This record gives sequence, structure tokens and C-alpha cells, in this order.
Amino acid sequence: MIPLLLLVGLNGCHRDSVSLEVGDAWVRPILPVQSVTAAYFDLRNLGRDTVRVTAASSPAFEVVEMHEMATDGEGVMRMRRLASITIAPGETVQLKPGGKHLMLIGPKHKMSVGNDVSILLETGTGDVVSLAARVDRRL
Ligand SMILES: [Cu+2]
Repeated sequence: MIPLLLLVGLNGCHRDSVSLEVGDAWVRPILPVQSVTAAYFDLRNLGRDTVRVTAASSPAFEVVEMHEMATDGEGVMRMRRLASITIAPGETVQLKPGGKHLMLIGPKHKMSVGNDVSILLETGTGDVVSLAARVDRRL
């Protein structure tokens, strides 16, 4: 894993380039038989430049991928992997059930409702945004 401090240090002199606000972050509880779950949150771009999230990770999971649910040519809902999530200036992109989400794969330890999951988002400019997503039982 790439150390967070190193990434932050590299870009520490122009932090104002990261203008991403994260809201309402939550993670679906993991059922005992499952090894995957999903994280959802709002990404608001408060800056003047387009922000592209190009990678995501979590110390609590082996792998984190950016996914989107979409209907294929035959009307079947499928998940596809996204290479990036783009947020235009002034725009809010919602990661929500049935749409874009982070796929959290391979939990490294048990987690219960009310726990916080630490998630790191890396942008195309190499900045890292960290957030805490609460394990929550929602539809
Ligand atoms: Cu997924």
C-alpha cells in the first residue's frame, strides 16, 4: 500500500487544489456470508477545476473499486467498473444504491453497525482525500 503521508506531503504546498467535500458517507453492513459490501457518499466540487477521482482504497479492505450499476442492452442491471469519477466545478456527484458506488472487497476484520470505515480517494492530481464512512443499515 502507498503510504498516505507521502502522498499528502508531495502535494502539501498546494492543498487548495483539492476542493472536494464529502457528505453523508455510509457503508452497508457486511453479512456473515459475504466478503464484499459497498460505500456511498456525496462528492461536491467546491473549486474551480474539474476533479477526477482515479483510485480508492481503505485500510479495512483488501481491494476497493469504483463501480456503477447500469442497464445493459437487454434491460438487465449490471455492475461495471469505472476507471474514474469526474466531478465538474460546482457539481455534486452522488454515490448511491443503484448507481455509482465504491465496492469494498475482502474485509480485513469484522465491522458492526456504527463503526467507521476509513476510505482514501486519490485524485488525478495525486492529492488524497480521506473520509470516514459509518456502517449503517439503510435500504
Ligand atoms: Cu459494485
